Amino acid sequence: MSDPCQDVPAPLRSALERAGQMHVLRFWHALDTASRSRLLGQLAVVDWDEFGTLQRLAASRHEPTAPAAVDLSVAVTPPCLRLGDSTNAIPPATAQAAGERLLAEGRVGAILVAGGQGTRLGCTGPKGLVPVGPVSRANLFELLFGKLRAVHRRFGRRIPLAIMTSSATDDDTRRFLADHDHGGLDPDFVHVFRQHDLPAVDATTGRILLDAPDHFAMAPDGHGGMLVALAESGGLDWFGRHGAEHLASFQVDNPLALPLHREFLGYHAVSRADFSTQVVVKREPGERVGVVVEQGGRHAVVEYSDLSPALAAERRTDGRLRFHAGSIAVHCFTKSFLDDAASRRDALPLHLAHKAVPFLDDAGSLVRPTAPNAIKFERFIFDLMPLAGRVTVVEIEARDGFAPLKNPVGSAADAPEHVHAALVDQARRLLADAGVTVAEGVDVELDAATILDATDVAAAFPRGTHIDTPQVIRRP
Ligand code: UD2
Repeated sequence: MSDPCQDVPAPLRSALERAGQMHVLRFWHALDTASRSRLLGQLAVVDWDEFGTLQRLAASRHEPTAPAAVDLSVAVTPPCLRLGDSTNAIPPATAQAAGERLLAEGRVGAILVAGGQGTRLGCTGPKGLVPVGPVSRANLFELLFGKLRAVHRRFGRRIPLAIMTSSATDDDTRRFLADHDHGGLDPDFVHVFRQHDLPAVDATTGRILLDAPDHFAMAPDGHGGMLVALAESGGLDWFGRHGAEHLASFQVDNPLALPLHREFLGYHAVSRADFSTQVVVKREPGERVGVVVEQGGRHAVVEYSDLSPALAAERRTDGRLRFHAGSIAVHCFTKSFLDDAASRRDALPLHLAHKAVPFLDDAGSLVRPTAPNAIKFERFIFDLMPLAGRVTVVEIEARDGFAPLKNPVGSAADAPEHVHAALVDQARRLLADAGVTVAEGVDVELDAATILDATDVAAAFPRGTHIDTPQVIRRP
């Protein structure tokens, strides 16, 4: 009998045989040319050496396990510098001056992770396209890009920005940039790169899950995929050509993010940190933020899903949670630290998540499981922290720098209405500081591209101004 898979390239075939994944060719004989090339295209991006690791990990975690394999018995919350706190070991004015120098000398770049699909929010395209401006209805990309424009305006140097997309967000993100003048950024200072996908596997058999005769389930490899994808795309060299020695990273879903805050950058520079990170005080055990911990002289982030409810709820005698340094995923790395880490294949471990993933059954019908049947794999960029020689943790006020959009309207936290309220509240506070009053219930919004801080707000209006209609506050 002739071999139905004889025209599958021999190296691929032997990789599939070695990995025990020949079932992905189950429908090969019935596929037309287009479907065959679709399947081959997907198979070509799988790293079959790495796949062995995925299978071994999956085999060790058949069942969804309880959180906290992590031993935190001697872990503590590390000391943090606080924005504007004169008792810091580094005076705020010193940090501010150092941060301003970095920005004015063009030594800072930015990395925006925008590969997530916003599943919880219920959005299908890139989260960056979700409108959140309370008055302008500007989307997340526009608000975040605006911050880079405001820094350019103030310090005279453009910030090179690398944007990480995924298979789910790449096309739409690139189209948005092309159709909207790169959100006002200079295209020479924008580098778009795409993270990899990893196959999902059946939780009991470790087999890849076909969800169509010519397609199998894959998912983005987590924001930690940034490390390898940035290097492979030439992004680290690109930053080098732009003179960026420090790279600040932030997430697309936080319109209040302050990755280029000069005092934050200054603490990073003055303390000679490889890796600096912003935290907010976690007040309730259920807040969905990882926590920065220190153990045995090393810093790490423990993800909220890996912290047992008992540990998450433990309080110190001063009433604070024992682990209260809530990670908001705004980091700053030296470029040389990322260069070193990117050259180490195993720098970032894989995390496993049990998920419900549709698959074709033996009869070839699509099954949509209601309970987790599969394992997805992700890497987290904060897992670089234990590798850093020096880590600096900077505490900020959540109201100044953290308003994440995660959940749909009506949710208890992190929903569009909470983001709206946080942006309006920030504008009202800065206006009040500048002696400007705003009528009750009137929405105001700071124009991200012209308002960096209170100085810009004060330049926008004379003291004593009263605002009684919704508006975007711009500095002329
Ligand atoms: C993340 C952090 C959490 C806390 C919180 C703050 C992790 C694992 N957890 O939780 O500790 O800091 O954010 O808001 O980081 N993304 C990609 N590619 C991917 C997956 C995610 O680019 O493959 C991006 C995504 O677009 C988003 C960000 O990473 O900007 C966070 O992803 P998430 O919403 O899945 O993380 P979340 O909210 O569970």
